[in-house]
Amino acid sequence: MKLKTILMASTVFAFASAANAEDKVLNIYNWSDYIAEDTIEKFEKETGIKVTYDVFDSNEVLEAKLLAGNSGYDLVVPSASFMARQIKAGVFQKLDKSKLPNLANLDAGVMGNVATYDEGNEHAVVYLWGTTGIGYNEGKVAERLGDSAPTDSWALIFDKDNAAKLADCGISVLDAPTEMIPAAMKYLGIDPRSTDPADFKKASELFAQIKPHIRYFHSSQYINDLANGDICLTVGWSGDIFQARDRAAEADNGVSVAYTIPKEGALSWFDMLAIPTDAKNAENAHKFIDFVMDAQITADITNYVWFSSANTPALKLIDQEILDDPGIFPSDEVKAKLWVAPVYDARTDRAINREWTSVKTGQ
Ligand code: N2P
Repeated sequence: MKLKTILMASTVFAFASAANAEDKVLNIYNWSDYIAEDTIEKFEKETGIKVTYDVFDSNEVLEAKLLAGNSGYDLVVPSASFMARQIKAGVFQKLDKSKLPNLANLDAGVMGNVATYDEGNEHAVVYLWGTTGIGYNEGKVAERLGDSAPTDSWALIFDKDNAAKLADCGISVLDAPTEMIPAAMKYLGIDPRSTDPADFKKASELFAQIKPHIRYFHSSQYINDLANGDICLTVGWSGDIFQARDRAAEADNGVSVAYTIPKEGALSWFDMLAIPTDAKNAENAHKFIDFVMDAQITADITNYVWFSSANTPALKLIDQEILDDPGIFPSDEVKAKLWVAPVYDARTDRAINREWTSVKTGQ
């Protein structure tokens, strides 16, 4: 009798702990090179929740998983312009703001901007934001183009003579159609927010001219390659270029990396924390969102990855060197030249992707 009671009690206990263990997990899918080294560890220690952390480097890859459903992820990080379409497709749940006290830390102006993609900010909060500009190796570019190299302009890559002169030291561009095609449009004097397929075509014709000089299309490989001197010019994401600069400095390899927001203007984007409708651990995802909206945690992330934060109290905790860098926190004058992405509907999205495929395949 006594033994039976003990057995029953231990069975109940075993069940309870199994259920508990199941509750204490969180599956995150974030961009690569987009978090501090210790963020996940700190969250796990504080909450006892075990995180599985996977990474991607393309909105298209994330979107395909979300639209297919059952991604298995509890928290994902789409750029706002992609998220707008995904919200319409029903892939995200509304946030329970009562579980997000740190929401008060977010800059009202930035949240107001992203509300154009998510009315009332119901489905997501800003994680980090940045720009899509040019990263380059100062020494190698000067060697090939001289001191008058147009390092402040899209002409550095889109002028085919410049591209030809830089080809031997390596040019890469992002594999991101809705960022690369509009950048080329801007260089051509076309409104980069145009969704007219005829404008996409003009951009792809420009790309066709410099294509022979492009070594590869990839959206994360360039950080190490730029740091090691294996490429000398890339169109890339702001913080990534600064991470490349840091890695070169650590390696003490004589490579000097710089980032420029071209004077013609550049895309600025906002990456959002959102919870898929079919997430199994939505409660834990809310805990993580609130955790990263803590001023110190956000500041630690920005201090590590060099992407801009929209967290007001974090600004006091971000390294002065980063706050002062115009590539990360642009002046109002530069900000006025940045554009935000339109929401491409299914038809225009297909058109821009078609042009990009033709750039990459040369057909
Ligand atoms: C980080 C990528 C930045 C996100 N490697 C671009 N939306």
